[in-house]
Amino acid sequence: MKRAFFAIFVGALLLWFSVVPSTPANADEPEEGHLLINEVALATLDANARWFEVYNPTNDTISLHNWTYYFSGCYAVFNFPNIAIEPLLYATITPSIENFTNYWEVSDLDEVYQGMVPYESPTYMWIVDGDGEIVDDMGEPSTYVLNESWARYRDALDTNNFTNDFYIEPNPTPGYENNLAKGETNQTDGSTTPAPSALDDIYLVLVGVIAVAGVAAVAYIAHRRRRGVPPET
Ligand SMILES: [Ca+2]
Ligand SMILES: [Ca+2]
Repeated sequence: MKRAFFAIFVGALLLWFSVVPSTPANADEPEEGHLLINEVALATLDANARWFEVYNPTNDTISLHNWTYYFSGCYAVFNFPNIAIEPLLYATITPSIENFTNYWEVSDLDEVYQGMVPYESPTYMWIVDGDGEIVDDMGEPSTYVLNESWARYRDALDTNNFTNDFYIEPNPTPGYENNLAKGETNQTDGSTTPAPSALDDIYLVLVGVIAVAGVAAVAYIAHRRRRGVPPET
């Protein structure tokens, strides 16, 4: 009888773990820290108010001396302004600081610089360091939405997978931290929902264990009752 109970319990346990999805492992491991294309807004009514933002997620100041940036479908080479970005800070590049400030609500102008952004149809971009090495390539967005941006989840992970790393941001944040961390979503009222926490996982496992124990108990009782009934002849 004990063996039957044990078999039922193990069977129920196996069933539980085959049904409940485990937390997915991050298949795309982030790269080592480097300057990131962090946010890109190329769909504006005023072409001179377009911009992109870079972010330094490392512990070192990064000099953009001789750095360049590129847009797909555009053969021009664009030079970064000769600036240095301190750790955990941002820089925003726009064709016209005046048009940019008239168009967007900007809280801190210190990190906005004049630079070129091409007039060709919206596209994706990459940045190259002073040695000619590609530092970051944002990947290809499906589309741009007017007055919205493509923003990197603020965990600053770069897995070189556009859909994994970027989200569409209805309230762009030029020159400062992006709104969403990985797993969060924008709500229509402007708030964000938090990513599921480890506590949620523990709760899920507890509920599962209780459910498995319940199934096993019911099966055990049924098994005992069946044993009380004489076999058919
Ligand atoms: Ca990248
Ligand atoms: Ca931002």
